[in-house]
Amino acid sequence: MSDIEKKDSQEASQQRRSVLKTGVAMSGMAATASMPFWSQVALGANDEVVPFTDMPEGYTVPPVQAGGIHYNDTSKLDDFHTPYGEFYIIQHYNQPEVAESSFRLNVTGLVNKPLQLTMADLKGMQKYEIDAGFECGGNSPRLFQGLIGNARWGGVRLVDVLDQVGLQREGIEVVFYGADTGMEKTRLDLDMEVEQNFGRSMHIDDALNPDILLAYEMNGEPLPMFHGAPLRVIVPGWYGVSNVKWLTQIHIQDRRYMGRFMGRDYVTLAKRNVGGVERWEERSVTKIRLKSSIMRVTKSGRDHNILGFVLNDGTPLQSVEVSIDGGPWQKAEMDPRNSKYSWKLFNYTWKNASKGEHTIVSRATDVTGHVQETMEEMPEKPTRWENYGQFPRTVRIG
Ligand SMILES: Nc1nc2c(c(=O)[nH]1)N[C@H]1C(S)=C(S)[C@@H](COP(=O)(O)O)O[C@H]1N2
Ligand SMILES: [Mo]
Repeated sequence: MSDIEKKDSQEASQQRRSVLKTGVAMSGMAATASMPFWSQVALGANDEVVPFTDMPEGYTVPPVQAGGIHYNDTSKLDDFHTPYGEFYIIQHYNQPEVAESSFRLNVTGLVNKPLQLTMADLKGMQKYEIDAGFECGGNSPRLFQGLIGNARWGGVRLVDVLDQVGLQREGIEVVFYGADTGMEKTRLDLDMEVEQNFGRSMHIDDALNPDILLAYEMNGEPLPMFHGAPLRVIVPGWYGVSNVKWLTQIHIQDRRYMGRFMGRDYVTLAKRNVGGVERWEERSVTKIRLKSSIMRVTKSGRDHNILGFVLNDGTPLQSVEVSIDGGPWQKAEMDPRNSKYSWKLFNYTWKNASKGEHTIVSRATDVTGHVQETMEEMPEKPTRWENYGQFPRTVRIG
């Protein structure tokens, strides 16, 4: 079933905006244990953030800046939808300025009718919106899970564009090209670099997922340049690398695309059981693996709140639990705004926290019974991609 929402009235979007505004207005109010969980995500006037002792004192993150990457201090994220200015930013080449007026999306390859679309053409199509949260495939405890964000994306469905061109039977791979370029040494035996565009691909069966968007809006505003203006791909439930920014071409072909970001980079090398044989296996980073992590601890009145997120491929969750100092797993409360592909925020109310150092950790379990692994339980994995292991944090209660 599709999780996407059709936007056919101004009214609905107006309503949503006022809901967002209410969320902001609530942040000025004191959160108490009797208040619903979602109102506690935004910091109350009497809430105190309890610093993590595993973070360097005064840990700060640089602001969004041209040409750079951006990551978060997750303890500062207090909106369900991550605002522009906080949402993480990663690109491997340049950040191209693509003017909306001269922009064209070319749909080429094994199609009956190749297509060239302007932004006006795309904006004339049925608009959809979806909440999708994602992280970089390289997000990890090293940056305290800061390569993360959750936003409401607006645009057209990829299937609606593919419908217009008519796919030929031999077309099995859909390649997405961005406008940004870099020099790549693609063969070890050639002493030569060639200029290439950022590209990612997926099997046609994955591309026909009706939830995939070609997005031109982020949180109800025009897509910012750093996030791929005027058009980007959003593949809900997949790692960030799939969400090609500055999209200019979609190409359908009859074989695997082997560009850097599919064939060589964002490839996890891990020891896995392959049909009964232990092998070193290389896999492209695709669906987000089940992961939870604690983002922030606050003191509100006599209680403490432990806030965290879950990301996965959209499989419904069974539970999220928190353990304190190796004690029993205790069920956390889930934010009612969570949806299939959004990040899933959770909160655990920690009562009677004793003074001193504590270790706290979360784990998520999905409806298939899959439990988020500890770091030790994860397969042996020398590459830095897909760091979904449980992440214990330490705090000092004063
Ligand atoms: N064109 C283009 N798209 C891209 C990239 C890139 O380098 N070029 N980086 C990818 C990676 S690795 C990530 S994690 C996400 C980050 O998206 P964001 O910057 O909007 O958070 O964009 C993806 N899309
Ligand atoms: Mo990434």
